Amino acid sequence: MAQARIGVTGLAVMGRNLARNLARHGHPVAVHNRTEARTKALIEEFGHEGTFVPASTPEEFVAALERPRRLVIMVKAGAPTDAVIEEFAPLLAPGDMIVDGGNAHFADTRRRERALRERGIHFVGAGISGGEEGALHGPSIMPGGSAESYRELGPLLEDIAAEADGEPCCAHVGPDGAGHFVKMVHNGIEYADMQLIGEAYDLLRRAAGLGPAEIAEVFRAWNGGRLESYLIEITAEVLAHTDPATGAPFVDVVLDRAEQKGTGRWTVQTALDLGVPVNGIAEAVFARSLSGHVPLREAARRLPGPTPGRPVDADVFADDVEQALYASKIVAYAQGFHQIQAGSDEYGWNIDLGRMAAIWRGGCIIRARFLDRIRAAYQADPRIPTLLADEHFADAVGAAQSAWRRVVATAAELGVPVPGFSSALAYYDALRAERLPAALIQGQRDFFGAHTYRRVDRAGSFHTLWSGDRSEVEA
Ligand code: NBP
Repeated sequence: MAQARIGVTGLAVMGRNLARNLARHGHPVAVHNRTEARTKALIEEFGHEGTFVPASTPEEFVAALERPRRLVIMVKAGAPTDAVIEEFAPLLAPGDMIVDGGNAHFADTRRRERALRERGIHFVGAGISGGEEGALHGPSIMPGGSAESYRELGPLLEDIAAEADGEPCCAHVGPDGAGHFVKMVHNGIEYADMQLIGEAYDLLRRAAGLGPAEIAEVFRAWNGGRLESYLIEITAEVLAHTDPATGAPFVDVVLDRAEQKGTGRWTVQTALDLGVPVNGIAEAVFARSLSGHVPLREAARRLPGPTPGRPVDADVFADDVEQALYASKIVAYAQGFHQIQAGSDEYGWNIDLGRMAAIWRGGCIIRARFLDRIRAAYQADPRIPTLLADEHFADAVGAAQSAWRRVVATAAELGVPVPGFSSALAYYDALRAERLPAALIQGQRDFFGAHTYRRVDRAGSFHTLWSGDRSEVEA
C-alpha cells in the first residue's frame, strides 16, 4: 500500500540528509539503499524525526510510493546513476517521476531525460547545492525537466529548500538538462570565487605582511559590507583556526594542493564548446591543477623572483584588495551568467537569469548579499548582454578599477601569482577596449591560411594576395 509521498534511494551523506529534511517537513518518505545497512542505520538513528518507510528491495520501494510516484536518486554520479535508473524504470508507470539529485553532467541528463520521456517517465535533473548541511537544513535546488513534473514536485522541493527573504531557494530552471547545467556553472563560479579569496589572502600575507589571524579579522570586517557571503565568512573561520596538534595557524599545516571533483572542469569545457570566455573560472580550475603538479613546482622553485621591496601599508593595501576582490568577483559572476545565457540560447531552455541569482541567495556555497544586485540587474533588463553593463555593477567596477590595477601591479612587482585578479582585469579591459588586437590576428590568419577577414568600412569577406602583389580581392 502506498504510504510515502516521495522516496529517496541512495542513502550516503546527501541522500540520508535529504530524506531527513523531507521527513522533518512532514512528508512521509520511502528510503532505500543498495546496501541495506545504510537504510537500517538511518531508521535507527533518525527514525524519530518523521515518517520513514524503509524498503529492502526496489519493488518494495516503488510499491511504497503514492502515484504519480516521485523517486529521488542520490547515488554517485555517472554509471551508478544509469544502473539505478535501469533498475527502477521498469517498475514505474507513465507519469511517474525520477529526480536525479546528484552532480550529473547536463549532457547525461539530456540523454536520460530523452530516453525516459519515450517511456512516459519524467526525468528531472536537479542541481542541489549546499553540501550535506544544506541537504539537511535547506539546500538551493535547481530542478530541470518538464514544467508538468515541476507542478508535482515543486511544492515538495520548495518546502525543503533554503529560504532567502521569505522566498524558497528553488525554482524550475528549464527543460531537460537545464538544472544540471545551471548547477555546473554555479560550481564554476564557486571555483572562481574561492580562487579570488585565496589570492586576496595571499596578497595580504605576502605583500602586506599580515598573519593568518590578522587576515581573519580583515575578512570578518569585509563580511560586514558588500562582500558579505558564506565563503568570506568561512574564510575568516579557517584563517582564525589554530592547529591543535602543533599550535600553528591551521592554514600553515595544510598541504597546498587543492583538489577538485570535476564540475569546474566541465564548466570550462562547456564554455569552450559554447564559445563563451570564462577566463576567471578557467584560471581557478588551472590554479587548482597547478597546485597539484608537485614535480613541476619543485623543478621551478629555484627560478628567480623579484628583489623584495618595502612592505606595503597594510590598511591602505587591504582596502585596495577589497576593491579588487569585489570587482573581480563581479567579473566572475558576469562570465558565469553569460555562460548560462549562452547555454539557454543553445538548448532553448529560456532560463530566467534573475531567478537563478535569487535561488542562490540561500542554501548554497556561493550565497552572498550581492546576488540581490544581480537579480535586480536582470529584472531591469532580462537580456542585458553582460552584468558589467548594469548601472550598479558598471559604477562599482569603475570606482574599483584604480585600486584593482594597483593590486595587480603590486602582485606582479612582488611576484605573487594572482591569475584570478589579473585575468578578471584583462577581461574588463578587453571588453571596454575600442579596438582589440584581434584585427592583427585576422591579418596573420589571412597571411598564412587565406582565412579572409572583414573590413571596418564595407561589408563582405576579403583576402590579400600576400605572396603576390598584395592587392585585395573579395572572397
Ligand atoms: P556518493 O557520491 O559517495 O555515492 C554513494 C551512494 O551511491 C551510496 O548510496 C551507494 O550505495 C550508491 N551507489 C553506488 Br557508489 N553505486 C551504486 C550502484 N551501482 N547502484 C546503486 N547504488 C549505488 O554519495 P554522496 O556524497 O551522498 O553524493 C550523492 C550525490 O550527490 C552525488 O552525485 C554527488 O556528486 C552529489 N552531491 C554531493 C555533495 C556532497 O557534498 N557530498 C553535494 C552536492 C551534490 P552503497 O551504500 O550500496 O555503496
